[in-house]
Amino acid sequence: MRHLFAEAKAVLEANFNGQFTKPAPGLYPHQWNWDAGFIALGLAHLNWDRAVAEMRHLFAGQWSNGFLPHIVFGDDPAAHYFPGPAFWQTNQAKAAPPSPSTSGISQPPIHGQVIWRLFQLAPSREQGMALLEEFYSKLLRLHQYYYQFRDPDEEGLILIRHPWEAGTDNSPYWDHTLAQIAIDSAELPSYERKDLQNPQAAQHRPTQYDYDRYVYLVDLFRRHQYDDVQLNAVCPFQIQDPLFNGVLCWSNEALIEMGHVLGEDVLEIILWNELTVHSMNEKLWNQEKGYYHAFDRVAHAPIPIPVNSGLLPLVGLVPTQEQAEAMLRHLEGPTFGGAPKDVYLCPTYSPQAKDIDYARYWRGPVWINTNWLLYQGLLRYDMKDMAERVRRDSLELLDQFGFYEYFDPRKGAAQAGYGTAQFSWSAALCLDWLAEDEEE
Ligand code: 2M8
Repeated sequence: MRHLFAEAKAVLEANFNGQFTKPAPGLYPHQWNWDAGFIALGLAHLNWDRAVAEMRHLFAGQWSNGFLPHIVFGDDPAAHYFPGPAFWQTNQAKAAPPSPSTSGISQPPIHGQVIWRLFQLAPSREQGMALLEEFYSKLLRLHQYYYQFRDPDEEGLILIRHPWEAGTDNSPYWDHTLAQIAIDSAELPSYERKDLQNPQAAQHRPTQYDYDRYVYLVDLFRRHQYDDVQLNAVCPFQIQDPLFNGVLCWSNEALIEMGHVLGEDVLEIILWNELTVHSMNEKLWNQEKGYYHAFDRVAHAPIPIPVNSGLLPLVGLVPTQEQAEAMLRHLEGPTFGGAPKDVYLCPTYSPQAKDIDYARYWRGPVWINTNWLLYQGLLRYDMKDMAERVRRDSLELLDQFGFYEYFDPRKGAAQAGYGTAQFSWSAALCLDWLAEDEEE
């Protein structure tokens, strides 16, 4: 696997613009929130200072209320991306910084775990302590933002307001909720997609129907100047996502660890986390299905469909051993294709679902970041064989097809790497997996 290590390193070098690492050349020319976290995890094995700089650049975009935007825009005039700063108009939000320009929605809060791992990999104790001192309060403010503004029913369950906040943009999870949004095309701001200029990615990107709804929501946010209290009352898209909340628990745990090292009082974080774990098991656990579901706060209804996000609360130690075993059976059996062994684990949507689309973005393909999260979660429950299978399948896809954005889960598919090539988190998380072999 030496060649894979060198190739992954080259991808991260090529996507570095001197300030941050782009998720990919062309298609994603700015800095993204959870991408930066995954990228930093990979960089930590190559260049620890650059990993820290990556996080520092991201947190330069943090708002005064603790919110961490899903895009921090770079200043390259040649970077074409929609929606850019002129569309987001976050300068109308009271809490947004004057610079850098940012978007006005967030993404799954992986950053607590990222900083905790960077602490563990720090070249010296002094550098590790300085890192915690720099980031602890920023992370705490981020989590405070979620519990204060994204949990209006005080259940400990954070809600997302836009599919882009989930990171799993066109997941089947969001279909029903988005279908309730009636679009009046005369009212919808005009816009021009830039993503379709990438010929290879264009085939499998979200549809125009999806984009109209994405744009409708952003327009709603800017009309309300990104005011959280108003948006909790009017936004038609308010969903509690098991991936988002599971990752939040994992980062809560990291914050508690960091607080102990720094001698801080962590009681507030412990209480948040206990509430989130409790409510996830009360409200998002689906006993009949044996996995977690998302919950639509507006329709007041669960979304009990087999999306791999329903397995990811494993990473935050949310399920009991018994619940985790129910989820393992879905990985071993036909729900996610563990048997028969004709797919690579783990498709983002069950191959048993009639509307799985093996090539379309978050509606079926394998993604390396959700596989990496699943792997970490399985290890927490000592499910080593399945964890190893997820890791092996991921490395095999990367080795055979390259550092694509997402992959066809069907073994033997004529074309298997989709979206953009040279995708940073595919490379970064590959490095993290390969580094484990070195450590053994
Ligand atoms: C994708 O999302 C962006 C919008 O945020 C897009 O489609 O333009 C998603 O895969 C998201 O999870 C990811 O962070 C982003 C950049 O890689 O691309």
